[in-house]
Amino acid sequence: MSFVQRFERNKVGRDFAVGDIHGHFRALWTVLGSIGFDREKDRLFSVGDLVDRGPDSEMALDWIDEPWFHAVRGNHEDMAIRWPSGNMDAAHYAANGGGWNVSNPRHAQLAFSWAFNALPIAIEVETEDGKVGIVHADCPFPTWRDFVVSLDDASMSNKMRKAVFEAALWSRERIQDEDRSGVPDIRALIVGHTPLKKPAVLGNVHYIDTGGWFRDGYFTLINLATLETIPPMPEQLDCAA
Ligand SMILES: [Mn+2]
Repeated sequence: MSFVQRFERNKVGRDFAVGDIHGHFRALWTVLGSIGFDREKDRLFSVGDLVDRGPDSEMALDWIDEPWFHAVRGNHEDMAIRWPSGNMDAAHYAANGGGWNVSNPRHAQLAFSWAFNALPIAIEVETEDGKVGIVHADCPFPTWRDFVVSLDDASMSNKMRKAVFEAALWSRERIQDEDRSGVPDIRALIVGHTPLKKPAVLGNVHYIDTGGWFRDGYFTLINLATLETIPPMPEQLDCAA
């Protein structure tokens, strides 16, 4: 099994990525309808955090099964993976939105754990202008190439792999430091994890979690071919004016 999933260029339709969904699949469905999303031709990539907080977490497995939907693993999937092992605190998990899974029957908890454990850590999508990367929180290596090579390095110790996953799924260092140096070896990197009032771009790293799962938030989609967001960013509006 590879922790990196790679996709050829979409020659018949459009490719979008969406920020953290957090159990709001029905709201996202409405957004997809508003852009005329075509399930036969278009593809939707998720930066992870499919579950917890919203009312539709249970729908995550159905979405993962859809041929047009592809997700990387988020830290909330990471928690659902670890939950059946019994070494997580239920109150802490519930406080992070995992209450729906705490009250799930055992067989359902295992089904979510196994399905999320099969999700890649990183996705690469070919576009006309080069490869676009997707990871939940950050690329924890100096270059994208170093990152994806390390993800599938069988000689890496379990301890080291755990540290790499941890940083890829949880790190907020780049955005907290406002580090604009970007990630070499990739046209653009799309991440979520850190909720923002509007999308942000640091170097070639695009932050698209605008809290579609939150009361005052909304879903941001980014077109992987053009790197334009829906709704447009203020700068893009200025250009159009
Ligand atoms: Mn997250």
